[in-house]
Amino acid sequence: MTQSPRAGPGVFPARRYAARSAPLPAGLVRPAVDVELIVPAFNEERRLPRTLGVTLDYLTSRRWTSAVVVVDNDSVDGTLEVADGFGAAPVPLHVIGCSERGKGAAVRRGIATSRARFVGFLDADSATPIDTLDQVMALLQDGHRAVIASRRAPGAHYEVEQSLSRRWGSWVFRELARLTLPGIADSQCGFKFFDGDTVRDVIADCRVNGFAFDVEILAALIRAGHDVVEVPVAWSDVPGSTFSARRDGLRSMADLLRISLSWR
Ligand SMILES: Nc1nc2c(ncn2[C@@H]2O[C@H](COP(=O)(O)OP(=O)(O)O)[C@@H](O)[C@H]2O)c(=O)[nH]1
Ligand SMILES: [Mg+2]
Repeated sequence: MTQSPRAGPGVFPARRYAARSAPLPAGLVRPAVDVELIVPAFNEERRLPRTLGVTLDYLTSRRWTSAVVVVDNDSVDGTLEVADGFGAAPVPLHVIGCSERGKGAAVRRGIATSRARFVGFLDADSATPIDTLDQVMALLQDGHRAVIASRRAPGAHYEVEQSLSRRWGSWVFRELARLTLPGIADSQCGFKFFDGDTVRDVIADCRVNGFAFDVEILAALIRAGHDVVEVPVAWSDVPGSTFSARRDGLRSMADLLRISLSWR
């Protein structure tokens, strides 16, 4: 499951691995596919099966070469067994670990170890329909360096809304995020894709390990002169969130303030 010879050369020209990245240990090197999908996962035995199933099916029917990379942080449930169960899919599935806790740390680990032409992440809950990637890939192939799903772009809608308390928390977070990202309507959807070399380069300066990590990555991309394109999404809240208002909410707000001060 960890490495597969099935990944071919891809439909896009291969490019060098990001110059600022340290060489990877041989066991961590994955083939350079067209697009890699990072799935951060922490105790996701319930939500991961559906997400891996629909994602691998979708990728099998697309012409790009691709791989899915589950980044696990010592889950204590059956997350690894679930991933193992998809080892025979036609699209390669890799499982890697991450020594630092947090969604941000896990996503950056996946990106930093990727050699794909395009790389991005999606949450284990399938809140964003996987076929959103069609539009995302078209924009990346057109030369945009960062394309993110947005619940606030024209044409977006909620299939299933979040709870009132979560919506209120999101509103506060969004207003704080605007201090750093005034032009971005929704920085918090868990479905973001990038030009591989570009994002590998900017994450070398990113440090936020918790849920506010994507604000830091987007700020770094914008500061490096890249645009961020938002694509509308038909988004569904899925029960079983790993986000705890008490544990992650305050930390995210604090991270946001730190990001906002450090990027001025
Ligand atoms: N590897 C890893 N993944 C995490 C960690 N915390 C959260 N995640 C993953 O990040 C994603 C967050 O999605 P979710 O729990 O639905 O949060 P929400 O959408 O903000 O409510 C899920 O795929 C989680 O499994 C962590 O500490 N390590
Ligand atoms: Mg979710």
